[in-house]
Amino acid sequence: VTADQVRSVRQEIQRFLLQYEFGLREVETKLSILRDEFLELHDYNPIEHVSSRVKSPESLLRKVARKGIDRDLATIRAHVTDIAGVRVTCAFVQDVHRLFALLTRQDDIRVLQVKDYIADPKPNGYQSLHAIIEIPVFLSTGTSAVPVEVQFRTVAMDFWASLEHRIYYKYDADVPERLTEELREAAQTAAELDARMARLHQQIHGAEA
Ligand code: 0O2
Repeated sequence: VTADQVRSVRQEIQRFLLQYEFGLREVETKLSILRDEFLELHDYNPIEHVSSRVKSPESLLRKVARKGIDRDLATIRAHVTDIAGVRVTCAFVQDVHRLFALLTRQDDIRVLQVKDYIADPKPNGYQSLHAIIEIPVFLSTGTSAVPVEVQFRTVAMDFWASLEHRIYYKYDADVPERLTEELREAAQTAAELDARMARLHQQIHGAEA
């Protein structure tokens, strides 16, 4: 392999990943518009936090190996749908559903897949609402429809997920049963806290109205 070939492959990957970076920016803009408009109309912020990332080339290659798919970019594009990821954290479950609806019903967005782990939590207790959407990005070379995975969750669900993620990696996916059980219980506690906070919020909101 010549140095020129290496350079050209690197450029190709960079250009490939850049599209996902642009897709993220488009989704972030949509979310910030929704937030600002909501603030203006209702004097209320439905989003606590937004974070986003493009998968690193290393992490992407690990996923490709795990899935056992070909390494060409077209196959990767079709099979790895979380290269661009946005996480939207809300205070209340109601806001999670609201944001999801407001984003996914926009005309230029195509919803490719929805996984509702709030309605149907994973066996380990994981809760979040996942949507894989496709968003158009307008480039000098033409329009590209970029898949972006958007995860909507509450602060309590996010707290649980980040701890579970750390534990999962610490034990290299082989988490002792005692901890797995505790995590399941903690997820239940988080869901109860969400319900309780929603009731309180409703009372305050009702009183204000
Ligand atoms: P990372 O390190 O966050 O990038 P896929 O493998 O994506 O094709 P999958 O796993 O069925 O298909 O998709 P799913 O269920 O929608 O999960 C995708 C992402 O959701 C994960 O990305 C995590 O970010 C998050 N997630 C899913 N399940 C769990 C869980 O049990 N605990 C925590 N903490 N996060 C979870 P990655 O690529 O697996 O990991």
